[in-house]
Amino acid sequence: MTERELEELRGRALEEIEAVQDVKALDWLRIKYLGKKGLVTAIVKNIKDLPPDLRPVIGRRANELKRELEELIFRKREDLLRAAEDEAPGLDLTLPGRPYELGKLHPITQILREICAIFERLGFSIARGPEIELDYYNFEALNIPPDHPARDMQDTFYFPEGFLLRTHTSPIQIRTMLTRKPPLRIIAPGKVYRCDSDVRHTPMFHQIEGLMVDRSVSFSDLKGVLTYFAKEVFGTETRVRFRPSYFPFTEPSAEMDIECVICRGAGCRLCGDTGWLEILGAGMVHPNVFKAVGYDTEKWQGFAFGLGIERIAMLKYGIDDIRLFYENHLKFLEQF
Ligand code: FA5
Repeated sequence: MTERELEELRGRALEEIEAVQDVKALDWLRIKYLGKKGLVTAIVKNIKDLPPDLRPVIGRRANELKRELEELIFRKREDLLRAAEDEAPGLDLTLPGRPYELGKLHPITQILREICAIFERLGFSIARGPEIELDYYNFEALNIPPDHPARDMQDTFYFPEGFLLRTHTSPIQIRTMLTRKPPLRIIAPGKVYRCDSDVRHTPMFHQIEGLMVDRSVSFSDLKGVLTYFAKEVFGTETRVRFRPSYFPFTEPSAEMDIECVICRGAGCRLCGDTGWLEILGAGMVHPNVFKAVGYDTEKWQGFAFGLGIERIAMLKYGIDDIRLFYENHLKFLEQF
Protein backbone atom coordinates (compact mmCIF):
# COMPACT_ATOMS: atom_id res chain seq x y z
CA MET A 1 0.00 0.00 0.00
CA THR A 2 1.41 3.35 -1.05
CA GLU A 3 0.26 6.85 -0.19
CA ARG A 4 -1.07 7.22 -3.73
CA GLU A 5 -3.15 4.08 -3.52
CA LEU A 6 -4.57 5.27 -0.21
CA GLU A 7 -5.47 8.62 -1.79
CA GLU A 8 -7.21 6.81 -4.68
CA LEU A 9 -9.21 4.69 -2.24
CA ARG A 10 -10.27 7.87 -0.43
CA GLY A 11 -11.37 9.46 -3.74
CA ARG A 12 -13.53 6.42 -4.62
CA ALA A 13 -15.07 6.30 -1.15
CA LEU A 14 -15.98 10.01 -1.18
CA GLU A 15 -17.53 9.71 -4.65
CA GLU A 16 -19.63 6.70 -3.67
CA ILE A 17 -20.83 8.29 -0.43
CA GLU A 18 -21.74 11.47 -2.28
CA ALA A 19 -23.75 9.50 -4.88
CA VAL A 20 -25.69 7.29 -2.50
CA GLN A 21 -29.48 7.88 -2.42
CA ASP A 22 -30.86 5.88 0.48
CA VAL A 23 -29.94 4.75 3.95
CA LYS A 24 -29.77 1.08 3.07
CA ALA A 25 -27.19 1.65 0.32
CA LEU A 26 -25.26 3.89 2.71
CA ASP A 27 -25.14 1.05 5.23
CA TRP A 28 -23.64 -1.21 2.58
CA LEU A 29 -20.95 1.41 1.90
CA ARG A 30 -20.14 1.64 5.61
CA ILE A 31 -19.67 -2.13 5.67
CA LYS A 32 -17.61 -2.02 2.46
CA TYR A 33 -15.09 0.49 3.85
CA LEU A 34 -15.35 0.39 7.63
CA GLY A 35 -16.86 -3.03 8.40
CA LYS A 36 -14.90 -5.85 10.04
CA LYS A 37 -13.57 -6.94 6.68
CA GLY A 38 -13.80 -3.43 5.13
CA LEU A 39 -11.18 -1.96 2.83
CA VAL A 40 -9.96 0.74 5.27
CA THR A 41 -10.12 -1.65 8.23
CA ALA A 42 -7.90 -4.07 6.33
CA ILE A 43 -5.27 -1.39 5.75
CA VAL A 44 -5.20 -0.43 9.45
CA LYS A 45 -4.94 -4.11 10.41
CA ASN A 46 -2.08 -4.85 8.01
CA ILE A 47 0.16 -1.87 8.85
CA LYS A 48 2.60 -4.18 10.59
CA ASP A 49 3.27 -5.96 7.25
CA LEU A 50 4.46 -2.75 5.51
CA PRO A 51 8.14 -1.77 5.15
CA PRO A 52 9.13 0.03 8.42
CA ASP A 53 9.66 3.43 6.74
CA LEU A 54 6.10 3.47 5.33
CA ARG A 55 4.38 2.37 8.53
CA PRO A 56 4.06 5.72 10.38
CA VAL A 57 2.79 7.76 7.44
CA ILE A 58 0.36 5.12 6.05
CA GLY A 59 -0.78 4.32 9.58
CA ARG A 60 -1.60 7.96 10.30
CA ARG A 61 -3.30 8.51 6.91
CA ALA A 62 -5.38 5.31 7.17
CA ASN A 63 -6.63 6.29 10.64
CA GLU A 64 -7.47 9.78 9.42
CA LEU A 65 -9.36 8.28 6.47
CA LYS A 66 -11.29 5.99 8.82
CA ARG A 67 -12.40 8.96 10.98
CA GLU A 68 -13.21 11.06 7.91
CA LEU A 69 -15.41 8.34 6.41
CA GLU A 70 -17.18 7.72 9.75
CA GLU A 71 -18.01 11.39 10.03
CA LEU A 72 -19.13 11.63 6.39
CA ILE A 73 -21.35 8.59 6.59
CA PHE A 74 -22.93 9.86 9.82
CA ARG A 75 -23.76 13.21 8.23
CA LYS A 76 -24.98 11.65 4.99
CA ARG A 77 -27.35 9.44 7.02
CA GLU A 78 -28.81 12.53 8.74
CA ASP A 79 -29.29 14.23 5.37
CA LEU A 80 -31.01 11.21 3.87
CA LEU A 81 -33.38 10.84 6.86
CA ARG A 82 -34.24 14.54 6.80
CA ALA A 83 -34.93 14.39 3.06
CA ALA A 84 -37.25 11.39 3.54
CA GLU A 85 -39.11 13.30 6.24
CA ASP A 86 -39.49 16.37 4.03
CA GLU A 87 -41.00 14.23 1.30
CA ALA A 88 -43.64 12.84 3.73
CA PRO A 89 -44.31 15.80 6.04
CA GLY A 90 -47.45 14.18 7.57
CA LEU A 91 -45.46 11.35 9.09
CA ASP A 92 -45.19 11.78 12.86
CA LEU A 93 -43.01 9.00 14.21
CA THR A 94 -43.91 9.90 17.80
CA LEU A 95 -47.61 8.99 17.38
CA PRO A 96 -48.64 5.79 19.24
CA GLY A 97 -49.33 2.80 16.97
CA ARG A 98 -52.82 1.65 16.01
CA PRO A 99 -53.99 -1.12 18.38
CA TYR A 100 -54.92 -4.48 16.83
CA GLU A 101 -58.46 -5.63 17.65
CA LEU A 102 -58.08 -9.16 18.99
CA GLY A 103 -60.91 -11.49 18.01
CA LYS A 104 -62.12 -14.34 20.18
CA LEU A 105 -64.36 -17.36 20.03
CA HIS A 106 -68.15 -16.91 19.90
CA PRO A 107 -69.75 -17.69 23.30
CA ILE A 108 -71.59 -20.69 21.82
CA THR A 109 -68.31 -22.12 20.50
CA GLN A 110 -66.73 -21.55 23.92
CA ILE A 111 -69.50 -23.41 25.79
CA LEU A 112 -69.58 -26.16 23.16
CA ARG A 113 -65.86 -26.80 23.60
CA GLU A 114 -66.17 -26.64 27.39
CA ILE A 115 -68.93 -29.27 27.36
CA CYS A 116 -67.04 -31.52 24.92
CA ALA A 117 -64.00 -31.36 27.23
CA ILE A 118 -66.10 -32.46 30.23
CA PHE A 119 -67.33 -35.57 28.40
CA GLU A 120 -63.89 -36.28 26.95
CA ARG A 121 -62.61 -36.45 30.54
CA LEU A 122 -65.21 -39.20 31.10
CA GLY A 123 -63.88 -41.22 28.16
CA PHE A 124 -66.30 -40.06 25.44
CA SER A 125 -64.87 -39.33 22.00
CA ILE A 126 -66.25 -36.87 19.44
CA ALA A 127 -68.31 -38.06 16.45
CA ARG A 128 -69.69 -35.94 13.63
CA GLY A 129 -72.37 -36.22 10.97
CA PRO A 130 -73.85 -34.23 8.04
CA GLU A 131 -76.22 -31.31 8.55
CA ILE A 132 -78.18 -32.31 5.42
CA GLU A 133 -79.50 -35.65 6.53
CA LEU A 134 -81.67 -38.44 5.19
CA ASP A 135 -85.18 -38.77 6.63
CA TYR A 136 -84.20 -42.35 7.50
CA TYR A 137 -81.39 -41.39 9.92
CA ASN A 138 -83.14 -38.34 11.35
CA PHE A 139 -86.51 -40.02 12.01
CA GLU A 140 -87.18 -43.58 10.87
CA ALA A 141 -84.16 -45.36 12.33
CA LEU A 142 -84.90 -43.48 15.56
CA ASN A 143 -88.28 -45.19 15.81
CA ILE A 144 -90.18 -42.19 14.37
CA PRO A 145 -92.13 -43.53 11.33
CA PRO A 146 -93.64 -41.08 8.76
CA ASP A 147 -97.00 -40.69 10.53
CA HIS A 148 -95.58 -40.36 14.07
CA PRO A 149 -96.84 -37.26 15.97
CA ALA A 150 -93.28 -36.61 17.34
CA ARG A 151 -92.46 -35.26 13.85
CA ASP A 152 -94.79 -32.29 14.43
CA MET A 153 -92.51 -31.00 17.19
CA GLN A 154 -89.51 -31.07 14.88
CA ASP A 155 -90.74 -29.49 11.65
CA THR A 156 -87.80 -28.73 9.38
CA PHE A 157 -86.68 -27.71 5.92
CA TYR A 158 -87.13 -30.50 3.36
CA PHE A 159 -85.26 -31.21 0.10
CA PRO A 160 -86.27 -33.65 -2.67
CA GLU A 161 -85.42 -37.37 -2.46
CA GLY A 162 -85.76 -37.83 1.30
CA PHE A 163 -83.20 -35.22 2.36
CA LEU A 164 -83.81 -32.65 5.11
CA LEU A 165 -81.90 -30.33 7.44
CA ARG A 166 -81.37 -32.45 10.55
CA THR A 167 -83.58 -31.49 13.50
CA HIS A 168 -81.33 -32.96 16.19
CA THR A 169 -77.91 -34.58 16.52
CA SER A 170 -79.48 -38.00 17.25
CA PRO A 171 -78.93 -39.29 13.65
CA ILE A 172 -75.21 -39.35 14.52
CA GLN A 173 -76.07 -42.11 17.05
CA ILE A 174 -77.42 -44.18 14.18
CA ARG A 175 -74.53 -43.45 11.81
CA THR A 176 -72.01 -44.30 14.54
CA MET A 177 -73.71 -47.57 15.52
CA LEU A 178 -73.99 -48.64 11.88
CA THR A 179 -70.24 -48.23 11.36
CA ARG A 180 -68.83 -49.21 14.76
CA LYS A 181 -69.17 -52.19 17.03
CA PRO A 182 -69.99 -51.78 20.73
CA PRO A 183 -68.82 -50.96 23.33
CA LEU A 184 -68.75 -47.24 22.53
CA ARG A 185 -68.96 -43.85 24.16
CA ILE A 186 -69.46 -40.84 21.89
CA ILE A 187 -70.60 -37.26 21.99
CA ALA A 188 -71.78 -35.60 18.81
CA PRO A 189 -71.83 -31.78 18.67
CA GLY A 190 -73.25 -29.78 15.78
CA LYS A 191 -75.77 -27.41 14.22
CA VAL A 192 -79.42 -28.47 13.93
CA TYR A 193 -82.45 -26.82 12.29
CA ARG A 194 -86.13 -26.47 13.12
CA CYS A 195 -89.03 -24.31 11.98
CA ASP A 196 -88.95 -22.34 15.30
CA SER A 197 -88.45 -18.69 16.21
CA ASP A 198 -89.03 -16.81 19.50
CA VAL A 199 -87.06 -15.66 22.58
CA ARG A 200 -86.16 -19.27 23.47
CA HIS A 201 -86.01 -20.79 19.95
CA THR A 202 -83.93 -20.04 16.84
CA PRO A 203 -84.30 -21.80 13.46
CA MET A 204 -80.63 -22.88 13.72
CA PHE A 205 -79.15 -23.93 17.03
CA HIS A 206 -76.54 -26.31 18.46
CA GLN A 207 -76.97 -29.62 20.21
CA ILE A 208 -74.69 -32.20 21.75
CA GLU A 209 -75.82 -35.78 21.57
CA GLY A 210 -74.33 -38.38 23.89
CA LEU A 211 -74.39 -42.16 23.54
CA MET A 212 -72.91 -44.92 25.64
CA VAL A 213 -73.35 -48.60 24.75
CA ASP A 214 -71.86 -51.44 26.76
CA ARG A 215 -72.69 -54.83 28.29
CA SER A 216 -74.22 -53.54 31.50
CA VAL A 217 -75.19 -49.90 31.29
CA SER A 218 -78.00 -48.82 33.59
CA PHE A 219 -80.13 -45.79 34.27
CA SER A 220 -77.93 -45.02 37.29
CA ASP A 221 -74.91 -44.67 34.94
CA LEU A 222 -76.92 -42.16 32.93
CA LYS A 223 -77.82 -40.22 36.09
CA GLY A 224 -74.21 -40.29 37.32
CA VAL A 225 -72.73 -39.01 34.05
CA LEU A 226 -75.30 -36.24 33.59
CA THR A 227 -75.17 -35.09 37.22
CA TYR A 228 -71.37 -34.82 36.96
CA PHE A 229 -71.77 -32.82 33.74
CA ALA A 230 -74.28 -30.37 35.29
CA LYS A 231 -72.11 -29.76 38.35
CA GLU A 232 -69.04 -29.15 36.16
CA VAL A 233 -70.89 -26.54 34.09
CA PHE A 234 -73.03 -24.82 36.74
CA GLY A 235 -71.02 -25.43 39.94
CA THR A 236 -70.85 -28.27 42.46
CA GLU A 237 -73.61 -26.73 44.64
CA THR A 238 -76.16 -26.99 41.81
CA ARG A 239 -78.93 -29.54 42.46
CA VAL A 240 -80.43 -31.59 39.61
CA ARG A 241 -83.59 -33.66 39.20
CA PHE A 242 -84.86 -36.19 36.64
CA ARG A 243 -88.49 -36.17 35.45
CA PRO A 244 -90.18 -38.91 33.41
CA SER A 245 -90.61 -37.92 29.75
CA TYR A 246 -91.13 -39.40 26.31
CA PHE A 247 -88.88 -39.81 23.26
CA PRO A 248 -89.65 -42.48 20.62
CA PHE A 249 -85.99 -43.59 20.58
CA THR A 250 -85.48 -44.09 24.33
CA GLU A 251 -87.38 -46.15 26.92
CA PRO A 252 -87.61 -45.18 29.72
CA SER A 253 -87.06 -41.50 28.94
CA ALA A 254 -86.38 -38.55 31.19
CA GLU A 255 -85.73 -34.86 31.21
CA MET A 256 -83.11 -33.37 33.49
CA ASP A 257 -83.69 -30.06 35.28
CA ILE A 258 -81.19 -27.98 37.21
CA GLU A 259 -82.06 -25.77 40.13
CA CYS A 260 -82.90 -22.28 38.80
CA VAL A 261 -79.67 -20.30 38.47
CA ILE A 262 -81.44 -17.03 39.35
CA CYS A 263 -83.60 -17.86 42.41
CA ARG A 264 -81.79 -21.05 43.54
CA GLY A 265 -85.07 -22.94 43.88
CA ALA A 266 -87.20 -20.24 45.52
CA GLY A 267 -89.26 -19.53 42.36
CA CYS A 268 -88.92 -16.60 39.95
CA ARG A 269 -89.96 -15.41 36.47
CA LEU A 270 -87.19 -17.29 34.63
CA CYS A 271 -88.24 -20.69 36.03
CA GLY A 272 -91.99 -19.91 35.98
CA ASP A 273 -92.03 -20.13 39.82
CA THR A 274 -91.10 -23.82 39.76
CA GLY A 275 -87.50 -23.37 40.98
CA TRP A 276 -86.25 -25.70 38.19
CA LEU A 277 -85.02 -25.30 34.60
CA GLU A 278 -85.00 -28.03 31.96
CA ILE A 279 -81.64 -28.57 30.26
CA LEU A 280 -81.74 -31.88 28.39
CA GLY A 281 -83.58 -35.00 27.26
CA ALA A 282 -82.24 -38.50 27.87
CA GLY A 283 -83.11 -42.17 28.28
CA MET A 284 -82.13 -45.80 27.75
CA VAL A 285 -81.74 -46.62 24.03
CA HIS A 286 -84.99 -48.17 22.70
CA PRO A 287 -84.67 -51.83 21.53
CA ASN A 288 -86.15 -50.81 18.14
CA VAL A 289 -83.17 -48.47 17.61
CA PHE A 290 -80.71 -51.26 18.41
CA LYS A 291 -82.61 -53.50 15.96
CA ALA A 292 -82.40 -50.83 13.23
CA VAL A 293 -78.58 -50.81 13.52
CA GLY A 294 -78.18 -54.59 14.00
CA TYR A 295 -77.08 -54.59 17.67
CA ASP A 296 -78.09 -57.63 19.74
CA THR A 297 -80.60 -56.32 22.31
CA GLU A 298 -79.93 -59.27 24.62
CA LYS A 299 -76.26 -58.43 24.80
CA TRP A 300 -76.03 -54.62 24.68
CA GLN A 301 -77.57 -51.80 26.66
CA GLY A 302 -77.07 -48.09 26.34
CA PHE A 303 -78.15 -44.62 27.27
CA ALA A 304 -78.41 -41.49 25.14
CA PHE A 305 -78.98 -37.82 25.84
CA GLY A 306 -79.30 -34.59 23.90
CA LEU A 307 -78.89 -31.02 25.04
CA GLY A 308 -79.23 -27.56 23.52
CA ILE A 309 -76.03 -25.48 23.78
CA GLU A 310 -77.75 -22.08 23.49
CA ARG A 311 -80.03 -22.96 26.43
CA ILE A 312 -77.04 -23.93 28.56
CA ALA A 313 -75.30 -20.67 27.63
CA MET A 314 -78.47 -18.68 28.48
CA LEU A 315 -78.67 -20.27 31.92
CA LYS A 316 -74.96 -19.97 32.64
CA TYR A 317 -74.80 -16.28 31.72
CA GLY A 318 -78.37 -15.24 32.64
CA ILE A 319 -79.39 -14.25 29.08
CA ASP A 320 -83.13 -13.93 28.50
CA ASP A 321 -83.28 -13.77 24.68
CA ILE A 322 -81.63 -16.52 22.60
CA ARG A 323 -81.59 -14.33 19.46
CA LEU A 324 -78.87 -12.12 20.97
CA PHE A 325 -76.35 -14.84 20.15
CA TYR A 326 -76.92 -14.41 16.43
CA GLU A 327 -77.44 -10.65 16.02
CA ASN A 328 -73.65 -10.15 16.06
CA HIS A 329 -73.57 -6.97 18.14
CA LEU A 330 -69.99 -6.56 19.35
CA LYS A 331 -71.19 -4.96 22.63
CA PHE A 332 -72.92 -8.24 23.44
CA LEU A 333 -70.26 -10.63 22.13
CA GLU A 334 -67.32 -8.82 23.74
CA GLN A 335 -68.61 -9.73 27.21
CA PHE A 336 -67.64 -13.39 26.88
C1 FA5 B 1 -84.15 -33.81 21.15
O1 FA5 B 1 -83.77 -33.14 20.20
C2 FA5 B 1 -83.68 -35.21 21.40
N1 FA5 B 1 -82.95 -35.66 20.24
C3 FA5 B 1 -82.80 -35.25 22.64
C4 FA5 B 1 -82.51 -36.64 23.11
C5 FA5 B 1 -81.38 -37.28 22.65
C6 FA5 B 1 -83.39 -37.28 23.96
C7 FA5 B 1 -81.12 -38.60 23.06
C8 FA5 B 1 -83.13 -38.60 24.37
C9 FA5 B 1 -81.99 -39.22 23.92
P1 FA5 B 1 -85.60 -31.87 22.18
O2 FA5 B 1 -86.48 -31.64 21.03
O3 FA5 B 1 -86.23 -31.74 23.55
O4 FA5 B 1 -84.92 -33.31 22.16
O5 FA5 B 1 -84.37 -30.86 22.09
C10 FA5 B 1 -83.27 -30.93 22.98
C11 FA5 B 1 -82.88 -29.54 23.47
O6 FA5 B 1 -82.64 -28.67 22.36
C12 FA5 B 1 -83.97 -28.83 24.26
O7 FA5 B 1 -83.91 -29.23 25.63
C13 FA5 B 1 -83.62 -27.39 24.09
O8 FA5 B 1 -82.59 -27.05 25.02
C14 FA5 B 1 -82.97 -27.34 22.72
N2 FA5 B 1 -83.86 -26.76 21.69
C15 FA5 B 1 -84.91 -27.35 21.06
N3 FA5 B 1 -85.42 -26.53 20.10
C16 FA5 B 1 -84.65 -25.42 20.10
C17 FA5 B 1 -84.63 -24.21 19.32
N4 FA5 B 1 -85.47 -23.98 18.29
N5 FA5 B 1 -83.70 -23.26 19.61
C18 FA5 B 1 -82.80 -23.48 20.59
N6 FA5 B 1 -82.75 -24.59 21.35
C19 FA5 B 1 -83.66 -25.56 21.11
